Amino acid sequence: MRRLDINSHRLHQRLEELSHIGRVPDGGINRLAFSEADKAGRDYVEACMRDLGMEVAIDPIGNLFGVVPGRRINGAVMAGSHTDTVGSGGRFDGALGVLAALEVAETLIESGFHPERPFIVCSFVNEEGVRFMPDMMGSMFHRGDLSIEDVRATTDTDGRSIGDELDRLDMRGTGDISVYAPNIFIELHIEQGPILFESNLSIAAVSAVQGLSWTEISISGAANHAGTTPMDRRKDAVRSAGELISSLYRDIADIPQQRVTAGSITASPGLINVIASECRFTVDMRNPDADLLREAELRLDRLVEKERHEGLCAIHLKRLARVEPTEFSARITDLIREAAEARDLPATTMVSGAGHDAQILASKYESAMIFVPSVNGISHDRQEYTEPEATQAGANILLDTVLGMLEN
Ligand code: HGY
Ligand code: MN
Ligand code: MN
Repeated sequence: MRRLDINSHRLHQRLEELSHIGRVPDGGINRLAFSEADKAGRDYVEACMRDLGMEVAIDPIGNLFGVVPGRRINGAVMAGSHTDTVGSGGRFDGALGVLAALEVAETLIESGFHPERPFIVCSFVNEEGVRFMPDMMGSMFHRGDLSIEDVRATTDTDGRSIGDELDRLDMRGTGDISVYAPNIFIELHIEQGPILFESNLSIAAVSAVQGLSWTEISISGAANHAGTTPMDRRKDAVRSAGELISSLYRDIADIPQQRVTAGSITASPGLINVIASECRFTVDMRNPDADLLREAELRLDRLVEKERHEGLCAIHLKRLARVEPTEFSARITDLIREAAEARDLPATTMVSGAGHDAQILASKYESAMIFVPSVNGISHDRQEYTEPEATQAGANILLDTVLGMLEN
């Protein structure tokens, strides 16, 4: 069969069209999971699938699947990602993986090639987890970690439940793709970091994803007057949080490869002349080594214990999410490298700093990831950008890798 290439104009047109769904005034994209914009983004992808004549399946929590039938019914190869975003995210995170997989499907259909195995395009819900935790919820549900009840009962900080949102937005379905018995999953994604961009490389075959641990710390003190209350008679929740956060950054600095981020912090009543009675903050910790990640969690627990004894506030710690470091399929990672070399694309192999749906699916399917560069390493921000040549290269490597497995 002559070498197939994706249609880059069509891919870029769809990336542009999807990027207008959920666009916010600062130019970023807000398609928070289970919101109107998220639903509109999913409807857009579903409509593209239906226009291609693909069989569409939507599962009970809104995961979306489009099927290109094979000569046999089972052993499907699956490719995709997510289309939900963070609060003011970029146009490539997740979207590239879904739309490139759709482009692979259309290239297959257009070529008249009828593969041995079915090919499934998928878009998982709530990969980001910033509104409803945990992250990678859609792929966790698909893997069987979460029940429908667990997912529907999950609430956001405003108390709205996923169940209510699914019903209100008519997002849930009864679709089921188990008859196709997928056993391979590949995700194309932007790197979201600086490595490829700074080393002028086009492609990375991702060998592993680092582990992730999300924790919420809630501190309760006592509100009082900022002027009249002596310093030694305060239960200042923000001061206690400040102590904890700065000692945490200091305390885990010696753990190799450790990353820690106190990304979200709220205080109440949040007034300039009132000592804060409540303070809540989150801690995102990552490490490619499972033991070191556990060490970092232990140090956080110890710091909380110490502050509980030495401080005057009540402190509550809640683990919100935890994903172990994950290795990908060496077989498929090699195929990705070979595909890049066959197209004379400078490639490397690397570990992912960001979490991805493939990290969850790797224990259910033989899985791997392909990265393309993020300009200046920026992501989760409106400045997120990947050059058209790079998205085209990534989609072609996805096509070649998928083709390499559809007949074996
Ligand atoms: O948080 C992450 O690593 C991913 O972007 N959800
Ligand atoms: Mn992503
Ligand atoms: Mn993301």
